[in-house]
Amino acid sequence: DIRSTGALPLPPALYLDADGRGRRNSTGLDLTAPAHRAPLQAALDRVVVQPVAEATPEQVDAAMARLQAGFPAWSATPVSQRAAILRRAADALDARLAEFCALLVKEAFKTQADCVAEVREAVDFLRYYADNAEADAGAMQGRGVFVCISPWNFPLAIFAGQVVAALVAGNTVAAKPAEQTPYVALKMVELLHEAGVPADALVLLHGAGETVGAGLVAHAHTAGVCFTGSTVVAQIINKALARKPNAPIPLIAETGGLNAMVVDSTALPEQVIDAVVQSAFRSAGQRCSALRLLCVQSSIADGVIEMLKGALEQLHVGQPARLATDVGPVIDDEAHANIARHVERLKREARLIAEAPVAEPLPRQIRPVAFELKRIADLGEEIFGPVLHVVRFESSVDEVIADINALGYGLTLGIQTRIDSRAQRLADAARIGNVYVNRNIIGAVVGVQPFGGEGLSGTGPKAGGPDYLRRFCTEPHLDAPAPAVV
Ligand code: TXE
Repeated sequence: DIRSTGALPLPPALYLDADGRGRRNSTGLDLTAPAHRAPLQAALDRVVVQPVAEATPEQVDAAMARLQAGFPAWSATPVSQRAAILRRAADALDARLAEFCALLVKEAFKTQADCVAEVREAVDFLRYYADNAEADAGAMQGRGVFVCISPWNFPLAIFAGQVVAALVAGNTVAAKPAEQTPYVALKMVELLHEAGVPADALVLLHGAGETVGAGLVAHAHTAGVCFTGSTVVAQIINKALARKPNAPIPLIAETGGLNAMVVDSTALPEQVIDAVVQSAFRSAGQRCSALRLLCVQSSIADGVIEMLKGALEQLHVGQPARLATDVGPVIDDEAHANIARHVERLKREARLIAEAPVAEPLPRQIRPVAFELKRIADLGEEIFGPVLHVVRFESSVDEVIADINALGYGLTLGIQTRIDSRAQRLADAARIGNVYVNRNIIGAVVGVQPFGGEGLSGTGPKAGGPDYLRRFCTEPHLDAPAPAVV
């Protein structure tokens, strides 16, 4: 288990101040400084997201044949050389930070600060896996053609992290990005090819999950699958793999979460609110790590709820390309309709705490919103948007952790308390991959806080951690038991 406390050397937080002043992001880059802003603005003015073509079944077949043929040469390439290519790609990506940020703003509607953090995370994955592969060079024996299927919510960092992990371990890679965010993936693949990844070691295939994605999973050459997305699709892929004649084929899956933060009566309300706002509403709540359920001990609940109201009223909901914006639109019409339905239901069935105002009306916008529920059991299904559910509890904090464990997901958990021994006890009792004590739930910090869930949230091992690459390699003792997502 990875625990993070305020004492760990984690990056400074993003402060969601209303006027944009004093803003920092996780890279330490100051977006308000003219020297940093100018290249970002220039890229935003210049970059245009282009349409891409969906792969046909024949193209999928041809790509898999090519990758199978490319495997012997790539797997025989010394690990140091594969790592050197990743480092070259990392330098190139670093140098093109502004351009990739602009692509993310335009294709995924993420705010500028989120985009900068995402590009930095991708650079970190490249460098970390390069170092890691070299340190563990003896184990880096690729399995064959790895299929990497990625989501739209971190269309650069998750996409690049999966692809380069599989590559540096010695596999050739068929990469299938999400339908919503194909172009940033295309630019990343071009960059990897320019840095020296051979054309027959990495092929990008666009298209729908049910056709191109399923076709790749079912393909006879597929030697492994790395997937991030919904739990349901992970289960479909796992079943498809289990039916194949050459099973077992490893599935590395990172899926959804129903993440909670538990606040006891000793917590500091100001700190709680800062952590809650960042954890629940950044990226419009479209993070697998995002906070959905805030459990507050009843003696301080009124105060916390009052402060939450104030914080929601200060959020700037608008155009992601604008620096002042804290929350942009959600990814597509379907997501918007799902979240809107959920919010409408809660408006009938729960107590509305507050809803953020809209600074600039845009399509697919969801106003960040918080509701009070009577019981954790009223939560309903996982929702992927800026919606926070608050529950007060009279019971012991230990009982609340038991209720959270019973939800079945095990991705992230926040604990806010000033009693150190209690934080440790609760973290030990939680069946959850990533626990954050007295801070916001930030997700992955490559090399510092490896990221991955338990139960319905994924198979492990954790991305950005030291044992991740081995799952992409041929090692009999790691040819894992059936993943936990089934
Ligand atoms: O994910 P999907 P979607 C969760 C979140 C969200 C929900 C749906 O709750 O609301 O999933 O999002 C490919 N065989 N997360 O629809 O469908 C698909 O093309 C092979 C959490 O975007 O799982 C895409 O590339 N592949 C998550 C990828 O799988 C298939 C991030 C993810 O799509 C396929 C995203 C199939 N049968 C969503 N069906 C996180 N952990 O952060 C789809 N795909």
